[in-house]
Amino acid sequence: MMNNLINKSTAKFAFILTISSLVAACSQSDKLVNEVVKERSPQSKHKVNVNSRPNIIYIMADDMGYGDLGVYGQEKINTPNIDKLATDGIRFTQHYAGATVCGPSRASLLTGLHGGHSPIRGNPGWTNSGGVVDLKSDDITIAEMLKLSGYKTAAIGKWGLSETKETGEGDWLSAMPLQQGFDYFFGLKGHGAAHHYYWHRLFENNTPFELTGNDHMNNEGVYTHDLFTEKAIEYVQKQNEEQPFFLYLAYTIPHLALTVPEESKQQYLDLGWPKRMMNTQGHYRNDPEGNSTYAGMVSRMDRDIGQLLAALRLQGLDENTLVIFTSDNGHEYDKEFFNSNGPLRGSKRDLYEGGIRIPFIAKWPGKIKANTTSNHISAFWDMMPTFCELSQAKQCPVTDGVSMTKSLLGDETQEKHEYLYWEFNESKGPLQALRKDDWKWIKKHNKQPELYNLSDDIGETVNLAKQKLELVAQLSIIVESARTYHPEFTLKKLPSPYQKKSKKAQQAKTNKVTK
Ligand SMILES: [Ca+2]
Repeated sequence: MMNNLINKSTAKFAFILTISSLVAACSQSDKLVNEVVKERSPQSKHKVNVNSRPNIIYIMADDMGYGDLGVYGQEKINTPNIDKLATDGIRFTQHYAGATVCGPSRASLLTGLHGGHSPIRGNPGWTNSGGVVDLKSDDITIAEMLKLSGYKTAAIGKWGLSETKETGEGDWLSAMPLQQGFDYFFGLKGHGAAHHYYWHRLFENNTPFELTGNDHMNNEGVYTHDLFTEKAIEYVQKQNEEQPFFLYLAYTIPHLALTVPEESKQQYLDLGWPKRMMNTQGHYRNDPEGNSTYAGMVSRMDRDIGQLLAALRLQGLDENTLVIFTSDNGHEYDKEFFNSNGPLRGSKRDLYEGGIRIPFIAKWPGKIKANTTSNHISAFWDMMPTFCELSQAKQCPVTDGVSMTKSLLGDETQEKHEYLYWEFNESKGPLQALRKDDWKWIKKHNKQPELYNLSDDIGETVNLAKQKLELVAQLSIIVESARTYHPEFTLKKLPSPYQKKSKKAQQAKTNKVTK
């Protein structure tokens, strides 16, 4: 466990120094190509990397719930390609996000640190200063570890860990993917832009560029999700068996705004679904009808994952590629129609299971046994040690994670977590939660801790705290030791940054009128 972040700088230097001799020359694309990528002829089949280290494609949806996929019980939304990924591989039933919202969850994923140790423990603005906290140059990421192990590395889609504006004060650059171990980046730098599927300003590497025809207020132009798929396919088509690669594909679907090209709604329009009329004029420029739009978005992503996997096959690399599909936190707003969080209680922004337990599917032909299920309790912060082991790195950074390689490969001697810890401090916060074996401890602001036994109460319906006082006390002691101090995230009640913003906006409006 990492208990002291003060020495991160030294740790990173030592980590890099130790294995810098293994750095391989990495190619980097400099050109933006917006044309549709055509499938190439298949190259030689069944190629295996000479060093038999797997390529890794990690695909992450945004705000997709535990119950949104067919293989996790979804009955209305069609996800045949992701379902096939599960039947060709393994499906985990107890995998957890790093946090219950985007930013801290991604930080936990990339650094291997849970919310009590992570450098980013809240979304932008939900900090003591009211400012943003980005990745720092001394934070060690999965990409840095893999790059130093000789992998080519790419991040495509939503980054969300460099919120500092590049036009203002502050070191925005050090938080960008290229400064955090990725050879290539294509996508959206911050969170706000990722709320809009027709946003006009994207980044390729550290360079912003304009999609001049895009109008996010009217949902016109290029659907940016499609560009992420195109660039991911292009990236795979440039790979070969000589050097392993890591592709981190962070899709924005199915996060709000709910909007998708009409063609993706077609299969859902004549099913007699109830209408769910959306607000089409606020920050989120939703399409008018929510249900067919949501299903259409998920199915479009599923279709595109099918295309990406086809490209991988045509490139002759699917045999030695570990493909993972997951989500960054639970679903937020659908309450009943899709049952997006399945049997779980709560949703995004909760630390009940609905906020943090997410789908996790992995395929690696010949290595992962097809059509299997694992109930191993695992989390985002396990990816760093898992990928470190699979990449045969000489040295792995210290993390809160436990490599889940054995459970992926069906080995029943998998090491278990002592516990898992989360915290969250937006409007409902501060919230803290701990999972130890089947027990779930959760505490809300100014309330007594709650206790649930997930083995027979997955929906967290029966609070056993009063019957298990001693256990609650033991778990409360663990919680106290589970986090380190961070000056921006101290678990005190915070005002909403949005209210502050709207007050400022109101004041500006008033000043303008009175001038
Ligand atoms: Ca999210």
